[in-house]
Amino acid sequence: MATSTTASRDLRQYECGPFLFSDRADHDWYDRHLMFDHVVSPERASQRERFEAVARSLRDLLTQRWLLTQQTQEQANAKRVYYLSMEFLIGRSLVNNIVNLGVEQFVRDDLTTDPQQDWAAVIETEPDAGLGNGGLGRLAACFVESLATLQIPAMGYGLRYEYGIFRQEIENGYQVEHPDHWLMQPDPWEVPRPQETVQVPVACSFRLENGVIRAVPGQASHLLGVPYDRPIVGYGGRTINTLRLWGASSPDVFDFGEFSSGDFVGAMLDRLVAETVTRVLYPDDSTSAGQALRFVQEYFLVSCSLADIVARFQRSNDDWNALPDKVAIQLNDTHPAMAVGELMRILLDQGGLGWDEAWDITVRTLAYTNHTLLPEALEKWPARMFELVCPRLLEIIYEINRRFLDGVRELYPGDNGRVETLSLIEESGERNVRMAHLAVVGTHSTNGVAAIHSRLLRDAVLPEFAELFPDRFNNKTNGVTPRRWLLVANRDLSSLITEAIGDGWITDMSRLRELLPLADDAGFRQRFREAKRSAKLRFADWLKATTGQTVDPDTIFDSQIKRIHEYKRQLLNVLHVIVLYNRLRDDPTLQIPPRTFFFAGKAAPAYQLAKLIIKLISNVGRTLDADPVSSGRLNVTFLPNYNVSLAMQLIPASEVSEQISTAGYEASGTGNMKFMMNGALTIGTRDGATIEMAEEAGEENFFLFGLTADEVADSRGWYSPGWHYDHEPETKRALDLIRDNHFSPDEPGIFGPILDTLLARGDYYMHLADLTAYSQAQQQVSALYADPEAWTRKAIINVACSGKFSSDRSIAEYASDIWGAEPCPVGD
Ligand code: 26V
Repeated sequence: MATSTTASRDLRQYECGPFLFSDRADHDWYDRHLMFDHVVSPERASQRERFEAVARSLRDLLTQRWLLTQQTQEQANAKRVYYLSMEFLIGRSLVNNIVNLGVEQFVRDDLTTDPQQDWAAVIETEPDAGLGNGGLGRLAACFVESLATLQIPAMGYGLRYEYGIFRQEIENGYQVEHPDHWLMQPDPWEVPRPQETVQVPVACSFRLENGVIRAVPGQASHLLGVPYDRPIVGYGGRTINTLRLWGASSPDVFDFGEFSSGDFVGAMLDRLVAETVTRVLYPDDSTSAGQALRFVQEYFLVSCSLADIVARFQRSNDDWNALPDKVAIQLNDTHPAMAVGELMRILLDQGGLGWDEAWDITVRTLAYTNHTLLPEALEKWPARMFELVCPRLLEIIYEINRRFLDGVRELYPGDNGRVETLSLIEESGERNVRMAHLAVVGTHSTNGVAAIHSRLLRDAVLPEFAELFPDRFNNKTNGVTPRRWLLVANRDLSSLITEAIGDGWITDMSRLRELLPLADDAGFRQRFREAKRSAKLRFADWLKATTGQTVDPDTIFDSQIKRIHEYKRQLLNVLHVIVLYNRLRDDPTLQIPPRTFFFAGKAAPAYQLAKLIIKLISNVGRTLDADPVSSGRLNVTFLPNYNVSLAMQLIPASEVSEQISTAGYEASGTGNMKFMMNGALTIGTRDGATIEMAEEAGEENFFLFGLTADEVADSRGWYSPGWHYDHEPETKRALDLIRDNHFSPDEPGIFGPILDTLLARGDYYMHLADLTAYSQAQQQVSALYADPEAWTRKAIINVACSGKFSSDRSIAEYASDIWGAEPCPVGD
């Protein structure tokens, strides 16, 4: 029995029987959690229990610094940043927390000496938290990590969806969606804080009728927002900020009236209905029905978060006018744009301020980031939904609009067209609130996420607003966290870099430029190639183990991984593969370096054409595999269930990064940056942040091709895909092969809708306009790959020039230009 040797008051001295840890003393730090959380002996614990125990132990380790961070920031009464986002695509946390806390060596050593632990298995057991759709959600996750690393007092606010983005399976080439119940087992990172629950007033109540939730107008009720906090560990483990996710609940577990009258099931319904609000993440799909719940989700996020922010502010301040000096709220897209109305409501109705004062405080506190120019993704909410759920917000929005338009009329007398264009309310047909207009008018900053996107936002999408508020419009080019996307994801390359230039790059990515001279060092190039080779082998092993798919590491790894969308042009990629295939069929002796074209990405469940694109990719892959002319030389692999973890495996192993959106449509892209840092060469259009990446590395180290955004816009009137079909034999043959059911012998005609979009419906995203230029650029890729020294030289230059794309740089710019926030160092 292990008893305390000191006189301290240690309950353990009362433990009886042989002390269970005696022979496993090294592993005590997680064995205790195994035993006492799960009541299981280490030998019998399941893999899930082992993961939970390790994660719990890590949480113990960080708890004191987490508390110290809160104390330090509160005492300093420093300005705090609040990042409001409907999505945080965080992925797994265990390894990143271990690395950022600086305890990797200890944990690794300890786990490898424990025969009952398997480091890789522990890591893979953690669910991939998919609380986001794609770029916007992943950006939010990178941003909160950088905020913590830069020691800026900050908090993320989001929703605790019980089901994240759906799990994708591919059956016979078709996407099939399955629910992702990631919280089925308790999440070791989250800390529920029921005592900080907030109330969300709702002007209606909800009833379940025949399995459908219906609003009962006029019957006011409220929801409860229960906070669940997650630690966000900055690199070096000094600052640990908080990501607070709200879960919805109902005030009464039972309606006692109904309960006592015998309706037990009815009594439980309120709670069931309330919890529905945070049940599931909406897939990025502007066409899907059932949007009313999404509206309530957005209102719920805003109402909970602002109540919390204001309570926090009031703990240390008593003058509302100090709010903009103490609080900066960033709206991640228009999804939380109701914050404009809600903050006004709080200042007017709770604070008792006059309109002008409240308005000044609101505008100076809030800022807005736009993430897309696609018109169908610009949010509009029916006024009737506001009336039903939060009529006071609508009243305030109408008043904001009345005053705003009065000002416009004064500036532009008689210009009714302009008034209609600028109005926050769309009056034609059903009355809608234009959320982007509300966001621009109600905040002091509107930013785009790459230089070209900010320019188009200002000049093409919202020119009348830019004329009114020229100082509000600005650019903040996106970035990604180098901790997750290089240090953790790519051990071989990050060690090589550290060996060459020291580890300062981890928190100062501009230091990567010190690698530039090494691009001309044959020995370094050799080691760089070895690092890529081992990443490819690791990926191949991982893929075999997790999905059973096999890939040949002696082929070029070429990747296009992102949401499936027409504007991202996965179709252009496939058409080029078919062009290559036709060339091989014409001349089987043709020398082309063998390639594997990886595709991964989810299609919104209601986006039929995107789903058909997945089917085409799968079928092309199958056909090329079965044809001796292409088998082993052109491989097309669709990797199911794209998520953060898959990206962390594939990006380090990739050699070619496909960034081929129609110019002017990809706001920024962030995957492009991850590939660049990991030494892939980019083939891409002049779109989003790819333009700035090429600027940094030099265009001679990039494969840029295709129409520019201006050329796309200028050719809208006269572009004719039919011309390309008629005049470009390779284009015609590729499309004809699809039409002739070469890829769909068992399901003839299924790809008709794809051919229709390209040929009969005008090819809106201009695939055919760019196909020839794309094929030529791809030929240059192949030619360069045949010269490994020249290829590696360019790859090294790309890594060396990727520093700008660290989210630390983005966050530093937001902090100084938009938030006026500064680091608040947490001491020892
Ligand atoms: C729209 C909707 C509409 C209905 C319900 C769910 C939902 C979810 C998301 C969206 C808009 C997504 C916008 C987006 O993800 N934009 C991406 O943002 C990235 C980060 O700035 C950027 O790199 C990508 O280029 C941009 O497409």
